[in-house]
Amino acid sequence: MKELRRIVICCVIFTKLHECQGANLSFPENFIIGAATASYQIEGAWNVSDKGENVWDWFTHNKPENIADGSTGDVACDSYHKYEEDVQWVKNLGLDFYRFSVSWSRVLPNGFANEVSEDGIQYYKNLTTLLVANGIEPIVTIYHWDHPQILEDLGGWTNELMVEWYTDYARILFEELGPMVKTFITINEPKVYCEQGYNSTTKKAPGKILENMGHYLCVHNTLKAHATAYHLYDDEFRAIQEGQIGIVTPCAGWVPGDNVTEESIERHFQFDCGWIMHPIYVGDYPEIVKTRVAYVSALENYPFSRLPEFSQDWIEYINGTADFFGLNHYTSSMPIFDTAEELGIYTRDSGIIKNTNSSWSAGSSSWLYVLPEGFGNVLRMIRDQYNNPPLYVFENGYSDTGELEDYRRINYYYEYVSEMLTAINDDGCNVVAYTIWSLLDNFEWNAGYTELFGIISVDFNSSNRTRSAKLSTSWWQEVISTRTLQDVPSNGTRR
Ligand code: PNW
Repeated sequence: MKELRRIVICCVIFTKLHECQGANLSFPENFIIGAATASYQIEGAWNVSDKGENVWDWFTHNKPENIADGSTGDVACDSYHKYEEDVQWVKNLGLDFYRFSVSWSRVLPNGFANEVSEDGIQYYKNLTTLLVANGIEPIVTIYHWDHPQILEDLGGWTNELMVEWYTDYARILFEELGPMVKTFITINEPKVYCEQGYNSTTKKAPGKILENMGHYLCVHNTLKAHATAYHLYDDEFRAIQEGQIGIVTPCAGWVPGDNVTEESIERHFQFDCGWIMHPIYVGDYPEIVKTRVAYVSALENYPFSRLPEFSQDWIEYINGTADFFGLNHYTSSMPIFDTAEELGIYTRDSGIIKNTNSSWSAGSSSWLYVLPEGFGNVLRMIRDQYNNPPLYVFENGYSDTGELEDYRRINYYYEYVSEMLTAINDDGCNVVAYTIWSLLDNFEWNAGYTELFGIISVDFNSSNRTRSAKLSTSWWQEVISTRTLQDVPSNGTRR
């Protein structure tokens, strides 16, 4: 309300919105801006050289019914062959960094560290060297959902041995790429692949529905793997390489609505963000998560809680394993308590329903509502819950169907980034970096090529996978060179 009054009063005086918001359209000094991609979504070259099969190769080839258009990442943007051009785009945009991920089975064709693919590791060395030579900081995600299929056959993230297998793989990247890389991300979004790959749906690889338990085991082992890799870096590499390492989690936002209360917001936050980050920033899973899962498990007559317990040693080992808070953020909802529980019906461990409103504007992904105020709420909550850690926004973006005149994408970026700048400038949130998802239109997992997030277009019908600029390419170019948000082009639709 206060903010609205300020804008209204201001707009009486000034005619342009950006003048009304004053300082909040400028990025702080030393703030860095980048763009992100992930290996399976862009590389293609799924079976070149000695690359092994990964879970997404297997899933798209064997379960095409789970992919909206039946497509695969076999070729995707063909970035394996076109990385030099991609780097040129990154450079022309003026970006400070490029966040990409490494394909585990390209580097370790057998999944295990007994055999390293020379071609595979060379590809990432070439990419990293080229970025550095062009003054672009490489930020490396060690794992973005595409582990080797052989490891999945052995249980994947439900097998605790993944902790060792993952750490062996991470070691190779520290050794081979570490001399050029100052920022490593251990793992992208455990919550997403654990829930959508091992529990509730067959939407994402490996597509296993494991009795309301798979996602908890998967997150449990993932947190151990993350912490083990963090300690390895800390013990053996940090002193020489002088880099930093952390994990990335998505934290969804919330907006006011009927029955949205402080308690429902808190519970929603703990089951979403806290599940992953509380063990890292505070120690162990959040109390409410432990209590609720134990309670619902007991109602279901389990002799144990479906949420596994960490030993005291693991609690301590995991606590403190992040040099930064890696946040992916896209959208929000109105989280409320499930009223069915008043009738004794428990269908969700969280007891939270994420309400939405059909009048909200959305991207071409049905879940992606444009609610920028929710972004600010998340940033302030992280500030308060975790003692205002340095925070990297590692993904934020909007999907459409690939139009070059992407006014709605620019509008989304304008609204979300300006919300973030307010959180920084007015509310003291320690956000140090922002990342566009995504550099390129790419393979959007179970949505195939039906939902596109790129600020650069890729022609998936041409064998050359021709890249072309969208309106958002030049808009971002301008924002990056001026370090100031630019107006949305005039025939764009404002909400
Ligand atoms: C990200 N949410 O996942 C992934 O990291 C990318 O690979 C993907 O292409 C991108 O989003 C777009 O879908 C998400 O909570 C995680 O709303 C969480 C959310 C959305 C996307």
